[in-house]
Amino acid sequence: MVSTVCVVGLGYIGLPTAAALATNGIQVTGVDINPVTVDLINAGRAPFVEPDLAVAVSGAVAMGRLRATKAPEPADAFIIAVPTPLCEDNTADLSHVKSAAVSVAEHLKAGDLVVLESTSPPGTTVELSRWLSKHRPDLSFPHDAGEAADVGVAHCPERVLPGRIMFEIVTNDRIIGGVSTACAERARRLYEVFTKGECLLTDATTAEMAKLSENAFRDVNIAFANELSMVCDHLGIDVGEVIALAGRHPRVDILRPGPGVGGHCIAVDPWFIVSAAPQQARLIRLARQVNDAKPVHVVNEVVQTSGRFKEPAIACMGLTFKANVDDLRESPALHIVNELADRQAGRLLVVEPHITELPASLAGTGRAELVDITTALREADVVVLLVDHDAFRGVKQTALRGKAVFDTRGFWR
Ligand code: SAJ
Repeated sequence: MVSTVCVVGLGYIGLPTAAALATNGIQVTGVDINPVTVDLINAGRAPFVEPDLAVAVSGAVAMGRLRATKAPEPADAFIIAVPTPLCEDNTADLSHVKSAAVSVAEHLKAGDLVVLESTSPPGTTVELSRWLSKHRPDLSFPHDAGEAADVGVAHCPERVLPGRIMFEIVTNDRIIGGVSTACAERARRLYEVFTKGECLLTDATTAEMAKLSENAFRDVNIAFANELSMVCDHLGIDVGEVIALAGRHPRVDILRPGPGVGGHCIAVDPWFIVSAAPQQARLIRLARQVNDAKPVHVVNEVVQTSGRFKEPAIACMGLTFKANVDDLRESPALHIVNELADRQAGRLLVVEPHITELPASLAGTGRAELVDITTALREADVVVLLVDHDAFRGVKQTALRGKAVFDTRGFWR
């Protein structure tokens, strides 16, 4: 029976997981290397915006069930939820997982469980078992001791959608991949504490591949939509109408084109498959390339049209990587605005209701200003809708009249 859990990494996944466990009666220690994060959480506050997270954190801290620290402490189970970013060569940077493993290893005892939640290339969890074993030769681990190992090691990939994390963390089905069957059973007992979805047991490497396949599936499907939009632009056809009409076929459901694919998951994870099987993963690689090329296409179109105006003012609607979040990581919208600034396309009027100041890449250029919707639409010659925020839904057609409009998401169709 697990009664104490140590969650390493208090980001978009670790903190909601820590809060969900604490809310369900587990004593949770959360670990983060960022002292600001630790202090905020201990003050009962969430360090980033995610619906319902702040209330869960403040409740868990007030009940004395959640406490943040800078280093791991002994527990019955350890959950590693640290970043696995891309290296320059598109392979996974596992340095954070490795250092988390080292920091956890010294606290392990027989009967403990270590779960990797971070999205990782196939084979990482077995490797994690080896790393732990290297630091604790006094204990046995499942990569060589199998079912009889002292310490359990499993991969339980997160699958929650930013903006709906607190809901999906409870309701989504959960993939539980054990390095051995016994590890999977132990991890199932942990996740059943807060999961209402079904726990699906498998081996660790299949679990890693299943998680990567989910995001690669979405990336490939978005690439199809983005490629269609570029084909339709070339042919002078409205891609929104094409997709709406094709979607009336009973077995066709095309995703939405956009300015590109951003965030720290879908733009990253497919590369882990490509680097694991470069010869085989041809479509997955091409989808990445198509989606990465989309911001360039948007910039070229906007620059060309802006050139028709003497001193163009360009309203850039949205900077975040998707709607109704404050997250700018790998954002194609930000990439596009940076590029427009670099190419001196015009005076950039940036509207982003979820931030209070421009990011550093734009703030110092003197070419972009953060303004409200009314100002942007009053002064712009060219309007570029980059993010489908709810706040932009009410923009009236009359406010766009006489302007060149690029609706990259078909939001105002
Ligand atoms: N996008 C489009 N067109 C679409 C859908 C999305 O251009 O039709 C763009 C978005 O604007 C954004 C990017 O794709 O830039 C990714 O957004 P998303 O909402 O598709 O996904 P994420 O990155 O927020 O979350 C994904 C989810 N994975 C899947 O839906 C398969 C989530 O369930 C995962 O938990 C998350 O990745 C993760 O952490 O791996």
